[in-house]
Amino acid sequence: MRGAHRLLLYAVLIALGPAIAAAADQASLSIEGRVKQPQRFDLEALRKLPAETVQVSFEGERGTQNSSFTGVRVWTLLDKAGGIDDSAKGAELRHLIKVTGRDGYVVVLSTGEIAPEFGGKPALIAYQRDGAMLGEAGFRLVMPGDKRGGRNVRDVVTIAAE
Ligand SMILES: Nc1nc2c(c(=O)[nH]1)N[C@H]1C(S)=C(S)[C@@H](COP(=O)(O)O)O[C@H]1N2
Ligand SMILES: [Mo]
Repeated sequence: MRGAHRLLLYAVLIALGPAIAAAADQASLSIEGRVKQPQRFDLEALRKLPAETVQVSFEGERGTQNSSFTGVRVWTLLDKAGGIDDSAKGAELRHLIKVTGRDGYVVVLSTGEIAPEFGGKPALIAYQRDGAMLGEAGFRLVMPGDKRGGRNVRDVVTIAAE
């Protein structure tokens, strides 16, 4: 490569660097499907919502992990998206919540399991682990009380109500 071309390439990389870094940092997840107002949440939006910290211990391929996670309840996010779009009796008890990771990994919850007046499980979308922001690792579903880590979906990109 000629000197001038090389310089131009460096200039472009230097100019784009911060944008590329910012994009990687800008994880966002969408609440979609059968909700009244489908919505996207980025870190800034999540941090404005009521936060909870849970202590969990789960088994996975890397052995037992003990961590504290901070984030927002899945129920709160559904609520911010206008709630489940269904006026039938027992609407809170008849829908699926499909949580999908960037790699396509899927876990399904039920509304009755997380509805505060029913199962009330504090399923969280965490943005912080052991005091450190998850950052590029994205948001993580955390299911307190589960023995194994299978439902703790990493890098959640969509939460879809069906
Ligand atoms: N997106 C995504 N999340 C995932 C998985 C996966 O393959 N993809 N594996 C699950 C399984 S089976 C376990 S045991 C835990 C492992 O958690 P760790 O990655 O913190 O060790 O992540 C869960 N979350
Ligand atoms: Mo696992």
